[in-house]
Amino acid sequence: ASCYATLNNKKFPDDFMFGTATSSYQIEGAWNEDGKGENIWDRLLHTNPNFTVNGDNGDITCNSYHKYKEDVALVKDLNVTHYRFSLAWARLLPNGHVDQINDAGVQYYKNLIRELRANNIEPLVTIYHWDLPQGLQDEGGWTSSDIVDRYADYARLCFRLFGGDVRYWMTFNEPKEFCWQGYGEGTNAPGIKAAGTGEYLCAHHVLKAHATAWHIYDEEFRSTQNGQVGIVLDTNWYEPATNSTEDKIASDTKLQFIFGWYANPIFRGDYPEVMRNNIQRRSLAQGLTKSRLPEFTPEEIEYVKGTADFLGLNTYSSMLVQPRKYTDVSAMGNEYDSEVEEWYDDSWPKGASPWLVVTPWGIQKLLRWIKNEYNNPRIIITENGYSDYDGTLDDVDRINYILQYLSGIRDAMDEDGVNVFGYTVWTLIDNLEWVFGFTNKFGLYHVDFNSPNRTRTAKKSVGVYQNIIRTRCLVNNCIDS
Ligand code: PNW
Repeated sequence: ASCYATLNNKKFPDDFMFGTATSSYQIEGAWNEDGKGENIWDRLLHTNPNFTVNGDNGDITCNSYHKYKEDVALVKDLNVTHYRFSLAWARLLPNGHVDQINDAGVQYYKNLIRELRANNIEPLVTIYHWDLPQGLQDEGGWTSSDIVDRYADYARLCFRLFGGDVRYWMTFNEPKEFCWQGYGEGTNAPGIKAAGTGEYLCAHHVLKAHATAWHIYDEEFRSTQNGQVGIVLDTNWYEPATNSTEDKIASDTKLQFIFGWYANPIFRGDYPEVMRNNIQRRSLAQGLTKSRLPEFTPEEIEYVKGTADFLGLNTYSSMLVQPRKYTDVSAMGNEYDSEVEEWYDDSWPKGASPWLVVTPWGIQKLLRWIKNEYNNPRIIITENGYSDYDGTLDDVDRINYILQYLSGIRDAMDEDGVNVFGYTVWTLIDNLEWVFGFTNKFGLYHVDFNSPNRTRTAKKSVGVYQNIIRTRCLVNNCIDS
């Protein structure tokens, strides 16, 4: 309890948006019902059950496709003002193309949005959270340039179908994760191993697709729908291992390779210089005739620049960094190109997820870095949260995590003037945590995966979060801000 003494004691602004988040594949289930098409996660986990712990998959998971009203009631009960969820591309467009629309899928999301609105909850809609229609993967997926137009068609359809009731759109969730894990190291769907090229090609097409969707919204929908379009990027804070200049440069370089990779083209124009330089140099040293990092034309640089009305930030952990000591020039992959090595300090408390450490001191440093690097963008923390193994209802570790990270965010707003306008807990209900299946539990509500009803039960964190939102305060008595 001693940590409570250090929590920020200033009220959050009255218009600060508190929410919670989910994604389609992780909660919906009903994988082949009512005309939904197969996606890359359905295919991967059906053909390769060993991909996940215990062979878990999203066939049924929380059954939210059938239980959305109950989920919205939980969101309402939580006291939050907004709910972030994602649209399943293959539920709307079974083969990925707009020439065949699945009406039942359209109706599902209309119902969900109507239910949220009826309860005064603002929907925050992610257009793509990792579940590409398998048909589009068969056409080359995110490493084929065709995907840019397919995504643009899909995004336009989403704006047209749902945009009357949606003020906040997010084009992509964490492209760094799905490009690197999906097309680089191969540990997420579609499981392709092409480190050093695949992740860069994927990212290049994601950036063009994002920009195209933003321009479509800007030109065709903004004046009538009055919404905002952003993107959700994820990163750790990378703490220099020592005070040395080399380690500080390594920290900046790593942030550029993980976060600037996407943020720089959108908020400043083009890939970060250190990425262009390192990848070019290493590519030539590998005997290639040109860089493995694709190039934007000057027109493309201008087209992508300025295409975010806000920045969604997912952040959970910090790592230590220093320059990589043994740089084998043949080693392929984003982490080798950065020439930085990263690790977790053994003393940092851990969650169940192997990448989750409790380092609330990192979030203020990260927010400050982003503010300075990108000219003070409007930021919403679209994900932050804590995993355990047992899904205990007495989830004090989750409570402490959320309180301390919120305190760091409030410090960044207060001391550094970072423009944070909202915070979204990952996640509403325990769900399919990708390759970790049902063994890593992030939910504010427990889900009983052994009962056909998938019964939801509030954890202790629900009461704490309700109270934070009611008082706009992390301690017993806040001072006005
Ligand atoms: C995010 N990392 O993924 C995703 O957006 C969610 O779908 C997911 O359930 C949640 O965070 C918890 O994992 C991440 O290695 C996966 O740092 C890995 C990392 C970060 C985020």
